[in-house]
Amino acid sequence: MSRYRKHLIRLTAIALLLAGAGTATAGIMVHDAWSRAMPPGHPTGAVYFELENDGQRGDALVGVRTERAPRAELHQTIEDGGNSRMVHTPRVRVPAEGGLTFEPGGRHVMLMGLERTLTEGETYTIILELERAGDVAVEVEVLAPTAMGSGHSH
Ligand SMILES: [Cu+2]
Repeated sequence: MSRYRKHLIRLTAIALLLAGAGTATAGIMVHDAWSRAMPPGHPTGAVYFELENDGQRGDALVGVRTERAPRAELHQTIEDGGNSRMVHTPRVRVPAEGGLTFEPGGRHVMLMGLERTLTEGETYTIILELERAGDVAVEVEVLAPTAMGSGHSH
């Protein structure tokens, strides 16, 4: 085998390894997606994750869908005169060579109308809809009701 060919195979292996570390589409990478388990009968849930864009062009999150819930929306929790409330943000700009953090108390994906409560240990998939990059499938892990983060980040 030629040295060049060996090199090529090695590069391919590295690329596959990197691809396995998260969900990548055209510079968009989403990782550490999680939800908090909810009490039985609770019809809503939230999804948190890190989204990175290492591309040189900006993008925008314009929607989200999942088979796990009949309705899913991009939300942001805002402080409003000492009260916090959630607003629906239909379009969230993703900066070039930057990212977005969806976290408790801030941006989140809201799941509504759940027939089955989010249960610790389950996983499910959401599809993030990006204006430029298109659909990005993200695997979400449901953590304990007290979780504050995915635990396997940095
Ligand atoms: Cu919400």
